[in-house]
Amino acid sequence: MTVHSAATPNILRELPSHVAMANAVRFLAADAVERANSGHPGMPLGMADVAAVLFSRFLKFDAADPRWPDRDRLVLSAGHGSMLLYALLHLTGYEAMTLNELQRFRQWGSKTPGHPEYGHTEGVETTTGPLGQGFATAVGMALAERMLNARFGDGLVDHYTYVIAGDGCLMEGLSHEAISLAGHLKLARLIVLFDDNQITIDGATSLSCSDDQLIRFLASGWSVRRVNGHDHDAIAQAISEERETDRPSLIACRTVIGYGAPTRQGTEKAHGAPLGSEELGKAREALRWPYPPFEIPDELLARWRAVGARGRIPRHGWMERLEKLDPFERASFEDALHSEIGSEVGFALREIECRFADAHPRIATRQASQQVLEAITQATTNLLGGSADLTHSNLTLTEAQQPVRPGAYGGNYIHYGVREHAMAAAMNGIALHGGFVPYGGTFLAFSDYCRPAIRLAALMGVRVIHVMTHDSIGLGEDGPTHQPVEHLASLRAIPNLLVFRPADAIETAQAWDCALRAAHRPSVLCLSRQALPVLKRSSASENPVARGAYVLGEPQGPRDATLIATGSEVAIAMAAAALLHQRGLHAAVVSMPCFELFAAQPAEVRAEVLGSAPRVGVEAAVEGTWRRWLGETGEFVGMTGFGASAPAGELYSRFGITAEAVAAAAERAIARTKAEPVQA
Ligand SMILES: Cc1ncc(C[n+]2csc(CCOP(=O)(O)OP(=O)(O)O)c2C)c(N)n1
Repeated sequence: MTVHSAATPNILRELPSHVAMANAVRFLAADAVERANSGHPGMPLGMADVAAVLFSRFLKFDAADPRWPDRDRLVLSAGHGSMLLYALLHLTGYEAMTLNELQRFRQWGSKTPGHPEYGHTEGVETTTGPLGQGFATAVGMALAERMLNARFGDGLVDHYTYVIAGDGCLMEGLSHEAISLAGHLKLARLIVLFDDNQITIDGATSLSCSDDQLIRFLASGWSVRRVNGHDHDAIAQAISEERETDRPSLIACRTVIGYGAPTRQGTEKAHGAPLGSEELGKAREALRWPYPPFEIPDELLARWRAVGARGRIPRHGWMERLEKLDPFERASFEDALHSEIGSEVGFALREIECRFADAHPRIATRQASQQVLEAITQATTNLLGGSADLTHSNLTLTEAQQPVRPGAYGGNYIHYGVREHAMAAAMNGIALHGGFVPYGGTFLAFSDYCRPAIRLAALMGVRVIHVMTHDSIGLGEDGPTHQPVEHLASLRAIPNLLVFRPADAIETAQAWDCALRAAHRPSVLCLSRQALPVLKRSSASENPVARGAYVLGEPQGPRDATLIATGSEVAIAMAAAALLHQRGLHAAVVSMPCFELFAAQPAEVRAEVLGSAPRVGVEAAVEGTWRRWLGETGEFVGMTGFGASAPAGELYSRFGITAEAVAAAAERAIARTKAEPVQA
């Protein structure tokens, strides 16, 4: 390795400035990987030139205010190249990204985790790592930018969304949905910088992929071109011209993975392992970088810091424009930015809840949800609806909403097309960008198509609301392909996700209230296709769904059993309690619309709701984690396999999810616990 000394040549006089700037990125990244003894040096070494051009000549940002709302968004979709971003954040002067943090790459508690994590590291716009997610999330950001621009104008909202994506991102099926949606919507402010190095982990992309990416994007309505990803002027010209097109842009940057590492560059060996000191030393020689690890000459650092400060003047100009707004407009802009839902929505929700309580409508919870949406979309402009081509089944569109169209972004409803995965990822991007609380619909059985994006929403802690209808065998004749059975259990397994399954119209309004209030959690509302009665409850004073579970019916006298149910099966549990009553047994009925909120209640509250009598759980789905609420002696009445195609009523009786079956299960559990009492 070359040692820095007084005799070290001043490479800043010998190399063009932009090359030295890119090399600073390269060696911070490669040295951090080396020190961590793990990570991915190939992508940062290959894309350093493109990133250096983007940051130094185009990206609108101010390192002193990483959350400035009118900053350009940069999404590192190829999240394994995280050190590229961390190096740039350090060089441009993000306060929290110290040299020490770079030296602690991938260590416990550092700001430099293996893949970029939103909310953990300032300057990281979204969590990336699962390939393709960042790309599709960026589509949502670019859409939110245009929509907010349509509402508030160029003076306040006028920025680009850039994506750095690799071969892996473009191989993922999600990329197809994202490309297609962005092309259709003509998201001209979206610019994808494709790290076209023709290498993935297994080797050359030709092992597994023969796509002509340019033609693929072109066919979806993008502006496309290829550049030499190591030619700074060509990169700059490409970005400059693509910013002016009326379509989203793909710039395929032909790069060499591991650029500068003499024996590994251009091969998969550069992708995901430290280069080793010998190779790294030779790379230093090849790229004429005489400095020891983590040392950046002052003059070079000053150039980078100037890049980080370049946005200060535009940011101040923006702040002045904001201050000059009349107070009403300013407040509505700031409310939108913070995705405020506002007290009017709370009032609207109370009102519709009272209406349901008075009228007792026997409607599907998806219909109740539509009525809730009718009320709340009139009370706020910050809700953004949508569906993956199931608008009339999910009942997600309201009178107050207009669809967003290509080039006309003034609406507030997105026809996502049959693209569930892109919808879920774009909703994450919309929420991350700010401006709207997105909700989007599909069938619960297709939540699997959204799952990777839902998982990231939960990991990032962003408020997106999934309206998932047709939530059980109760959907009937469409049959087992469309009947969710394992989906509730599988969604409940995702940490930080709220899964609601309301029992009637009133609980539906209350579940919407909870989902809207959960500012840092995504929610899934699981709603019925079939009509459900409004259940009798003792008091309507507060929102019991917020406690996750509550006693809907308490028998007179001590409980012999507690019947716990969700959604459409709560009415079955009520009927079972009536049957048991006729047989001289006292059963309480607990509605449990949200496991997660109930699990978060204090132990005494949970014990009071669950009681000490034997328990029966009822849900038209597989057992999953129900045992947690039932104890060893409890019984579960639900599904043990897939559903079938038949009318809903027949399915319930054929699969044994009936009041009689629940009553019989309660009797068995009571008999069993006479010998072995239940733990509270
Ligand atoms: C969904 C998903 N599948 C697999 C991986 C594991 N993985 C990480 S990087 C990578 C190869 C990506 O190749 P490319 O995008 O060309 O990156 P480069 O080799 O150029 O760094 C794979 C398969 C992942 N991160 N996400």
